[in-house]
Amino acid sequence: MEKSSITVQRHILEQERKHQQATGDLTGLLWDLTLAAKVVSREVNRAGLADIFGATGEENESGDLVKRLDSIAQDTIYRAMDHGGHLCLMVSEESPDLIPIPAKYPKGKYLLLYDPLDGSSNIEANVSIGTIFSVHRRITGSGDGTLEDCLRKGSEQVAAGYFLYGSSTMIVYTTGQGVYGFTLDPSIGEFMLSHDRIVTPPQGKYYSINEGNAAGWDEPTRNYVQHLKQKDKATGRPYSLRYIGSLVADIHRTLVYGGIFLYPSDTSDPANPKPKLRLLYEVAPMSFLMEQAGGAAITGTQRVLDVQATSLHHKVPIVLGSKQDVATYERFCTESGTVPAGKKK
Ligand code: P6P
Repeated sequence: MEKSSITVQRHILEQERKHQQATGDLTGLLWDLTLAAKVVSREVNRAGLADIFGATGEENESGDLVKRLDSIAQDTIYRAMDHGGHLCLMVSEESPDLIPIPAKYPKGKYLLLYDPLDGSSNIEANVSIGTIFSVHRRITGSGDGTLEDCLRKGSEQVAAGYFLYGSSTMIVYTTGQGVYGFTLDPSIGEFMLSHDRIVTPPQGKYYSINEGNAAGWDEPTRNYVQHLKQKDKATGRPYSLRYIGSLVADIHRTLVYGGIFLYPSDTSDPANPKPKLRLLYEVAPMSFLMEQAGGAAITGTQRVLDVQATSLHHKVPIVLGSKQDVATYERFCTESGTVPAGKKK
């Protein structure tokens, strides 16, 4: 069948059929999520016209100012996902606590962890922003999901992906069988297969980091970035810096073109390193995607997908991208002693 005539619904169904024990629950969950994303996409695209820019005046758990579009995205996703019977609970960047499924609706075997509208500080500048999601299978028996169901390793995810609201609206997702991208065709309101198996190049030519934070970087990061600014032996030129400050946009470019994205901890106070990005609904799903696309994702001292979450809004440093680029970063970590030589990540 023509690639461009495969909808995301058909693709999810075909992915499900590869799992013998599949019951259609994950398929239903992902379908509901794509519907929510179409509504969010419409709201993001009309924000400037409908006067829904601006802040709500609230702050979220991570201290970020909540934009009105964040709020709209949060409500839209919640209302699309609360009644399908696929979930036992939800976790959102916009909510300090677990989000239960209303008593009137059946509980399912999955949990959804999501950032409803990441990068929203860029909305007024019309920069691409996105929704990030991660799906785990519950480990508690039945009824309402619990904190125990949420505090997991990224390696246990059953699905992960993001919606990118940019020049076009896309979904990029994986269920552990590779990474696939679909572009919304507004004329029919369907996500159509546009990236049939995204594979990240083994080495790239871009690095992506907020250079404004350089004063707080640790030694491996400082040395690594300095190394990238020298002429690369293979290409005879340094890497180029590309940093948008919108995680979904920066990661999508890294996934498709290759290279490396870094958000290391602020080590201005070496005794109290401060990471920024959240493990459960930002770093772990992006790391699952990157590994599924043939890349790598580490915190600097270990593989991201091996990190055990200890709280809902647990923050970790992240270095992810092309396998060779991440391996070079790891070498700087070993040389600086932050990671003992030969330590398995
Ligand atoms: P900084 C956006 O607020 C966000 O959470 C991510 O989308 C983005 O990668 C990061 O923060 C940008 O942070 O400190 O560079 O502005």
